[in-house]
Amino acid sequence: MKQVLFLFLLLAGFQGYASNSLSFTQAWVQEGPPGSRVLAGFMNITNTSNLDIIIESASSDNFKRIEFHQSINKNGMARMQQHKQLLIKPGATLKLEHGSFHLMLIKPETRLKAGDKVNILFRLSNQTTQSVSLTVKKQMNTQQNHELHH
Ligand SMILES: [Cu+2]
Repeated sequence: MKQVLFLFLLLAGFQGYASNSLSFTQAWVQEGPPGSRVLAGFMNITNTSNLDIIIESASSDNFKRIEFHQSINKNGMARMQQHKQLLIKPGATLKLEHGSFHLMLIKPETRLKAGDKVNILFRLSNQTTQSVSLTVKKQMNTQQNHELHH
């Protein structure tokens, strides 16, 4: 009986720990021109746990599908590479930013304008989920806009 209780406490402790293992800052979505079929989402994701965390998928009521992309420069050509998942090492921060990793937000359900907020739900490899709120903002400049072209 003692063993069962111990196991229960262990599981309870683990659950509490794992449910708050990622922290998010500077989460925003770039406002697109009217009729945009894809938007880009950016944020810093910090792993505050002492275990590897893998984000296996992302979803949102505001978009049909969300993919993990990385902008890369291949032979002078800007390209997007898709990643099946994102790995974040203990204590590390993954920066989703212009010219690098980003969330590709595919087929917005409604036109999103600066000031709007969207929620994204991440599914993690430890069977937990975490949601993050992103604020829609205006585009930065034309050069960065160019980098986002598919
Ligand atoms: Cu992309």
